[in-house]
Amino acid sequence: MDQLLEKIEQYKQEIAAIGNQASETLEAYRIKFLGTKGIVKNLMTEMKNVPSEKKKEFGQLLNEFKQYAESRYENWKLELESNGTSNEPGIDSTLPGDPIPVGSRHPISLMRNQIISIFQRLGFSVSEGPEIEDDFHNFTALNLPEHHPARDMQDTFYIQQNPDWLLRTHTSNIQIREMEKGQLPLRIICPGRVYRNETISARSHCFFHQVEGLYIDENVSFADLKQTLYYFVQEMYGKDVKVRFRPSYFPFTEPSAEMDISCQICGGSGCSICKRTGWLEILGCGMVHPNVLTNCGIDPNKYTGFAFGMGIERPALLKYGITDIRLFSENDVRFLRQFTSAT
Ligand code: 2U9
Repeated sequence: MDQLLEKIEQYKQEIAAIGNQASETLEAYRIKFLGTKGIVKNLMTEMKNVPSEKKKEFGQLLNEFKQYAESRYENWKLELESNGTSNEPGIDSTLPGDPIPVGSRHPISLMRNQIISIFQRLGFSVSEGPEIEDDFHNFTALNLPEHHPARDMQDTFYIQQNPDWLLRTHTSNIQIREMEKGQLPLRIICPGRVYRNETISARSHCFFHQVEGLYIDENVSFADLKQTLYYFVQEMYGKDVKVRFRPSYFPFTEPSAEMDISCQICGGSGCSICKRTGWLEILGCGMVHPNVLTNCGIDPNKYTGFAFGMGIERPALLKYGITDIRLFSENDVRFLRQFTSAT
């Protein structure tokens, strides 16, 4: 019995003295101490030689030793795995890892994120809203009352079960809903999908994507609008971009304008893309119509604001040299795979 106890003590010291060496030694350790013909098994066979009154004491000690030897093995193994130096048979830690398949962003998302991040740098925050909307939030609140001729400007999809519901024709419903909350000032950028009942072709689709913006506070002026949009195009298209504003008409803004940038293809000298004008129309904008403010419970004598809206598909076609808008919604992976940026 004493001999056995002495042996166990020696083995314990031997185990304690082992450093974390190469993992062949770990395997050698396992075979030596824990293998089927190892030290622990051998000590167990000694049990039959222990006098019966000492069996219990020896059994306990042996059990403790077995647990000690096993836990040393487990800890050692974990350390090797976590510091990546595993050299276990069958594992070559020098091989490059399996590539993780990474998807690509949709070009519309890339464009949308780029636009949003520029306005976020100016203090705009992102708001979203429902694609199925009621007539009030899509039309009436925007100064387009029933029978207003401008309603015909956009062919609308109505929901059959309820003629008051429709698929939004612009993301302006988001701004209306934000204004209704009554928390001013308001500085929001509103991306989303919109629907119009148009014939599908290479140039137009029955749904597309927009980003609209709204800034409402005391003393917001047309100069603020111009400078904000000027900053936007410089960030988006580079410092050399030229800009012009043309007067326009939208029921929800007064005065209204459309903004053109110098053609990104020919630099302004005239080409087929800009129809020989040297200019590309990129967005509509204006000062929020006082009726729109009133419709949302905002006092137009105290507050003013500007708004703008742009489609995403057209600039995306231009940027990526795509000639058919339908590619954006066909989910052909051969097309989508080409857009690799992760932003
Ligand atoms: C509120 C008040 C005013 C948003 C505006 C435009 C001008 C505009 C078009 C650009 C191309 C739509 O995608 S497009 O066809 N948009 O020209 N949008 S001002 O005006 C608003 C919005 C919300 C409450």
